Amino acid sequence: MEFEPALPARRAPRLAHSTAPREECAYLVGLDSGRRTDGFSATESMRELGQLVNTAGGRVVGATLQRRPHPDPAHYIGVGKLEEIVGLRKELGYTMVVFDDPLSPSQQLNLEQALGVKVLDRSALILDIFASRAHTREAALQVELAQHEYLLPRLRGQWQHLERMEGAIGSRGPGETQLETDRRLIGQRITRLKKQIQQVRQQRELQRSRRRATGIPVVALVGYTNAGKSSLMRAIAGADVLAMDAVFATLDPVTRRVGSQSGEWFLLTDTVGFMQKLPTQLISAFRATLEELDTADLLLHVVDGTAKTIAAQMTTVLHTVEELGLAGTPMLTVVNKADGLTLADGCPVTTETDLETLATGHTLPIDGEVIFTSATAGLGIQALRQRLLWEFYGESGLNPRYAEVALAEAGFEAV
Ligand SMILES: Nc1nc2c(ncn2[C@@H]2O[C@H](COP(=O)(O)OP(=O)(O)OP(=O)(O)O)[C@@H](O)[C@H]2O)c(=O)[nH]1
Ligand SMILES: [Mg+2]
Repeated sequence: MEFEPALPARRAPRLAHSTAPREECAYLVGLDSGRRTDGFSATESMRELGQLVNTAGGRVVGATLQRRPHPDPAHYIGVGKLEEIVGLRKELGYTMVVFDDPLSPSQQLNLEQALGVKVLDRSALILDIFASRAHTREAALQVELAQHEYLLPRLRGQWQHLERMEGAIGSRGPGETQLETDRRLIGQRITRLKKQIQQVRQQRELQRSRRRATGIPVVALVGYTNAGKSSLMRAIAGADVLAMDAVFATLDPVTRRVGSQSGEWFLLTDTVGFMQKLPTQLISAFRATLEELDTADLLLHVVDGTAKTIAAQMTTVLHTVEELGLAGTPMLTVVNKADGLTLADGCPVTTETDLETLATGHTLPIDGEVIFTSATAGLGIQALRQRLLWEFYGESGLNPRYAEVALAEAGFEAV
């Protein structure tokens, strides 16, 4: 690995605020403009923000939703609301205030000054969670890039803030010099990270072209975070991938081969989940990871059938797929966690026949075929495997023998 000098400790600017070491008490703030993002109401979005705070290791001690058509340019919320929140500080003991939408650098600064505690927006929180999940070099590089891109326009604010707190005066004093230095250092770091990520992209592209050469179809799992993509991958491919009840559990793409006894194969790829209001810096920084979806022959859209916001989650995923330029890739919808659903007569879903009943009677906003599964109860898994094999081998003349040899050459062991 390349040697990289660390940024000098004294000068190292803050990355997105870390919430990890001790439990922090968060007060949540949202704006209800009457408009919805991807079908999420302001209340649903706030509930999700609360889950994000918990995931980051924080505790929600209060929340408020202000009705107004547009954010206030200086403070995002109205001054009256701001005073109300300041007044609650003693009673609630919050140590940070988290906003559900992106704050401009100057709004964040103004709010920190008015509230006297740190202020985060949803983007900073998500970046923080990603940073805590980034265990591989590839994920770490991409998260760091996204964090620096997020931080760069906020540097001035942070320094002005500190200068004012320390009583520093003057526009060209040491503070300004320091700021210039920090900007330059971060700019250099961004350039270096982009170069390293470019290398990762090239490696991945090479792997993908080797896979393409095998002629083996590729199925990629996509879906809202926590829908059960990795659990489904385990169930279908017997793969040892991490599945946990947490958002953004998976950051790195994993590909495994799946086959039938007659020797027909496809490759199955699991990757990072989507969420509404993902920071733009994150999506662009995760290009190397998300490019794994580019060569998929089929996207398997995994939906959490028990989610209260199921339709909004599906809309978010479809929008993200579109934004990634993948609208032309065929997609099959899988409604997972069927064990948590009930039939029309109120009986729980426990058998394969129950899944078929669900598939014929569902009222989900999906045109076309829907497959129901329970990854954890192992329901509908064989049927899904068969359905996927049929997709590629049903009528094709692809020679399974060739496929097996080619797969072995591409480094995929049988499972
Ligand atoms: N009841 C039930 N729980 C499930 C099912 N499938 C997955 N889960 C649970 O849902 C949680 C999330 O599962 P994952 O497989 O990690 O979800 P994911 O979509 O990979 O999530 P990210 O990687 O965070 O985007 C875990 O606690 C799983 O045990 C299912 O069929 N039924
Ligand atoms: Mg996962």
